[in-house]
Amino acid sequence: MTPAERWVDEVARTTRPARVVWCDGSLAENERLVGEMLADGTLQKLDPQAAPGSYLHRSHPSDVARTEHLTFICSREREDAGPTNNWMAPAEGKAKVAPLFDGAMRGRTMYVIPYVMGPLGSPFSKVGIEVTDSPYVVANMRIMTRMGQKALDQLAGGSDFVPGLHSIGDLSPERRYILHFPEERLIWSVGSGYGGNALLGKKCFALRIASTMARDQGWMAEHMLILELTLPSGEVHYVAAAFPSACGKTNLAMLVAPLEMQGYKVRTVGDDIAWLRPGPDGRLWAVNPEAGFFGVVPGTGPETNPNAIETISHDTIFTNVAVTPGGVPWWEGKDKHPPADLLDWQGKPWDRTGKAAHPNSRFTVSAKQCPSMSSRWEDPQGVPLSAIIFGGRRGRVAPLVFQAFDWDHGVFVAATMGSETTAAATGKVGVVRRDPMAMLPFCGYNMGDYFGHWLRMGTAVSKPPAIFHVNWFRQDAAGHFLWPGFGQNLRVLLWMVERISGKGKAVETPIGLVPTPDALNLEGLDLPKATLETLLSVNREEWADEVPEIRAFFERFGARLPEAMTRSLDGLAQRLGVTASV
Ligand code: O2Y
Ligand code: MN
Repeated sequence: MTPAERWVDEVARTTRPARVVWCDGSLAENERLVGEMLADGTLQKLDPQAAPGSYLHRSHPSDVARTEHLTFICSREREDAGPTNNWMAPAEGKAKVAPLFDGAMRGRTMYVIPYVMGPLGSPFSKVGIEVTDSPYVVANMRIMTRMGQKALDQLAGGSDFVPGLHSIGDLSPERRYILHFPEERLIWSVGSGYGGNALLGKKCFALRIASTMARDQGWMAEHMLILELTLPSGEVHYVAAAFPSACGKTNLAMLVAPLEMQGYKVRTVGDDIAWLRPGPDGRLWAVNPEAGFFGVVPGTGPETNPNAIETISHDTIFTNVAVTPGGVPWWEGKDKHPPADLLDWQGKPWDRTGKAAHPNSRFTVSAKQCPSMSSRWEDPQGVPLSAIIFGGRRGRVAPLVFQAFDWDHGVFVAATMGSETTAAATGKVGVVRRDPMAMLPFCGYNMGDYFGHWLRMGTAVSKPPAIFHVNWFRQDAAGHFLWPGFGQNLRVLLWMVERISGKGKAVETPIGLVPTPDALNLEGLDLPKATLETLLSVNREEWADEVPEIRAFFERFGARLPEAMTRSLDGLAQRLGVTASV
């Protein structure tokens, strides 16, 4: 028996399925599974004209999103999970959750999904094996990863794989746990069949477990899109960007240049996760470990993201969107005219008051269907990064864009980035939730150590990417967005590229280097001068107010906070003319 067979056998002895199926990833296998899911109502076939080859899945109404409060890092020491993660001791986690797996697959099929994260044969890539009792998970993993025989071939009978045990259990939130054992490189997930909780290759492996592997092995697992930007001269740049969940990473990765800037071309390498490692040339190289997109559907429309619309026009699994009785999928933002007789995401007649599609409804689709994929998206060596962008959703305070002074300052900027809460989320408007590197829900270890790892990685590359911060969401006093966003964000990318090549003009401010008003190419864009001034303004008082908030955030990490971070905060305070010590 191989190590994989041994582990699967052990799992089957606990979960006691009626049968065990090793998935080969073939089309025939997928067709058989889809047939079974159509028969038992797990999937509904969509209109073959409007959505050829596509299906609708409705998840349990209590199981519609990742559940951060039920997600745990089970490191031996609480300190190693850090103050931003839920923690359980490994023995406690196993004692609590093992009974939920006991006989959980009785009478059901247990699917074994071998999969590769990263391009096949790439030095970046890693093997996982997910065991699940959900055929919906199998169908999604087939799209999101390189799944089946090719993964077993890469594993070659060895033990270098991340095991992930998943059962939908009884779908009760009371018995839902997503546990990560970073020292064992093991994942246990029970009680959810949805997205990040159940497709274990994505957030659980490619971010939480991979971030601990990356720390130990000298690379980085990050919550980042990767895009390719080609200038009219033919010069090509690769840029990675980290934004908190639902801040438009997929839209930026698939950006379409505005009409007046047709000489510029953006191509997609990835939309959510990037694995980075130092290359022999002293640059940082990146791959997208995923093979598909699991994107938020609402808000995806011909104006906001035409490439995504084309991508999902066929052979797509939709989860929790609305649908006409004839099987035409619909969601808020698809167009301005919801069809008559729409059924909402729960299959009930839509009364036109609430949302028709669930706000976290998703499409699962192969990257191969995306018209904007870069020819290098599966390059086994990855792509070399010119820049890394961080960003949050700030109605005020943060300017449209600024550049960090150097790598260490960039790490500080990334570690302190945040988004303002909306009334819907908390009842309090404008409270900043710090989300370092957009990794708050995804870092598998103490974030103080994670900042240290980032700082070390800066010394592991002689030509580190330039670091920028953007804020597409700045508003005026009446709450209107000041920047048009979407395709117009290209103008900001171009300033970054100019900075990298030493040409872009900038003014030094206490927070970093901000474009001079004439440095951005605004040709063809009707942006009032006063609006541009506000977009680029750095208000000292507002930034001074950030200092004690950042200090309080840093204090949570105690002795695990690298000194360089304190120095950066002191530097900011000094430049702002306020005092700060942590
Ligand atoms: O709610 C879920 O399970 C999906 S979360 C997700 C999916 C795709 C990409 N990013 C995210 C995220 O939360 O960052
Ligand atoms: Mn994400």
